Amino acid sequence: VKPTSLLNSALEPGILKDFTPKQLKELVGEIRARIVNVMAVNGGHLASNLGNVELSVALHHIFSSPKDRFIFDVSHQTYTHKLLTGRNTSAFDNIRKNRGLSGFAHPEESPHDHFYAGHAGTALSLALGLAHARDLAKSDEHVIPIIGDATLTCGLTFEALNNLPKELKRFIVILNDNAMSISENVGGVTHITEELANKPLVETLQVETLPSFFGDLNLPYCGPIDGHNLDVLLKVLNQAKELDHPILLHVLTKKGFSIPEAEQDPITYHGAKPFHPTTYKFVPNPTPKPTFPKLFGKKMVELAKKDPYIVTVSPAMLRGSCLDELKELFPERVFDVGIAEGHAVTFCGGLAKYHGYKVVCSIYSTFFQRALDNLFQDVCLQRLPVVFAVDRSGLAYGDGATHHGIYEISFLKAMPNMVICQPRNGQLLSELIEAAFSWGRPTAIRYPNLPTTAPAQTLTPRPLGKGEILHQGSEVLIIALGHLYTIAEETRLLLLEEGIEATVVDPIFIKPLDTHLLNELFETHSCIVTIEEHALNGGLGTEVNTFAATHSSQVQVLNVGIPDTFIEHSSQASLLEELDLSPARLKKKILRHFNLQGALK
Ligand SMILES: Cc1ncc(C[n+]2csc(CCOP(=O)(O)OP(=O)(O)O)c2C)c(N)n1
Repeated sequence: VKPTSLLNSALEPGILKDFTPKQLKELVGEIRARIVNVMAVNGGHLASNLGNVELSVALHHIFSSPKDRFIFDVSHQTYTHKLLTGRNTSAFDNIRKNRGLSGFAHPEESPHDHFYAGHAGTALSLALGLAHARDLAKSDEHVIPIIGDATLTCGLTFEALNNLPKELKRFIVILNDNAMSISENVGGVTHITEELANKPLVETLQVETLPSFFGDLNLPYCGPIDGHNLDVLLKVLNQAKELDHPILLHVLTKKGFSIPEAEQDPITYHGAKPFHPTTYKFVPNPTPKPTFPKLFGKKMVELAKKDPYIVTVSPAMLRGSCLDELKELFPERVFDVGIAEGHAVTFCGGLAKYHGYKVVCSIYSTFFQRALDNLFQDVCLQRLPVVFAVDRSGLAYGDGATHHGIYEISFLKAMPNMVICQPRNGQLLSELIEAAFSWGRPTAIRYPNLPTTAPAQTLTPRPLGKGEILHQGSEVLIIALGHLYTIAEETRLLLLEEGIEATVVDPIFIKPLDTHLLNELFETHSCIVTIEEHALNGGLGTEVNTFAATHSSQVQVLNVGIPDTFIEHSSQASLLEELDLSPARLKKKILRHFNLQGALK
């Protein structure tokens, strides 16, 4: 028997229905091997995907997707589901890469994926909406939201639970409980699931009738169920299918199941880097350079050591935001509030109101979107000087459309008083963090998860709203946001080959924009180029255009950034190329746009 024979024959879920339990178990092993082999090369969400193989196989065996609808929360754990729904192809080999599958649910990939997902806590609300529409349409399919234990730290999940009618039929909530978020799960709700998980395992459907946390919310409970026992899963799901009321099945799984290294360190293997397929050791990075998030984490340790008033808040992203060391050294001054961005921001408002505390909210750009109103009312309107370290700003190459951090300038700049800045390197990151506390205004410091240079020992104090000329030329002015100054520099050199001497400016601040500097430069330059890893709608370019419209001299502005469309996952190089953000493409675009071709040799 070839090692992948069953998996190869299980291309569609219909075929899976005829598999015997023995074959299903064999299939589970094949799927794990397939996931490990691909993740070893590409990296990806290894631990969560190894944890739910039995569960996903059982769901596909018992139910009929896509008629019955599986709604995965976050959907980073859909690899088995993908393999069982016609996607065990070369596109799976290239998952998260150019022309490969998405690492998340993706409706354009397959009718078995009903929603795009990537931001946590949406599955219950989406599933409830579907189930209500199904009932209005008098249809009879099952709706099955599959949520992680960390989903229960999202307010959105509770809003959905609060709306669950007790007579809702064919609604099976699968709580895939591996006791972990990315880091350890946090908060009071964790104690509820822990307590339930410690009860004796059930091996058949037993609907709890005693008052219970979920039962009181109209969601009868069954569990805990061993999520790696396929026979039990098949039995319980089969029985749950026949119920005439909603049910929550509490399924216990282990992150990284079957690989001891991943089981022991599920945090590192959550979003795993490429690793050796048999030793599971990570492939060493040949040229390790510090990244913006790493330098941020280091800076926070340095500041917290000096200043007992520094407090930091993270919504469930301590590891990704490089705050583990800070948390270890100053546990009482670092708050992981769970997957609760709205609460994180409002909570920061509370912390900052208490006289003297310097509050840093470390938050991914894409998840900051959740907290817009909290930012407006509970921080900005209160005139509280919270510093937002906006991580993963820019394109989230492998993660794709759900994760790009390319919208936050547009909503942040609508807030009166807000400061928005972006450092081009580690030195500036350090200087901006230090300076931000002196400005006394809510401040967003945005940076990508990219390598950069470490700061030197001496730091320059950074005045609010001051940009910097990095290279003085004439005629063409390139205003480059943050790390893109390297692209601007390389483009400048390419333009020089054509006899064009461009000026390169780092605005540092998007709000307040350095209008004084721009005023001067607009007098001596007629071709203005803005480049940014942000949506063109509402980004740096828009700010510069608004300024240019009020300026007396005749300048033409070319904005280069992300167009008004959703951007799929791909490699950094190919995305930058497509967006004309590679030096060669940018040079061509500049020459064409300003009709400078005459300058070509
Ligand atoms: C709104 C939002 N905030 C943060 C994240 C980052 N994130 C991705 S997966 C994850 C943990 C998910 O844990 P759980 O739902 O229990 O699933 P598991 O990976 O443990 O299977 C987090 C915090 C996110 N996807 N969405």
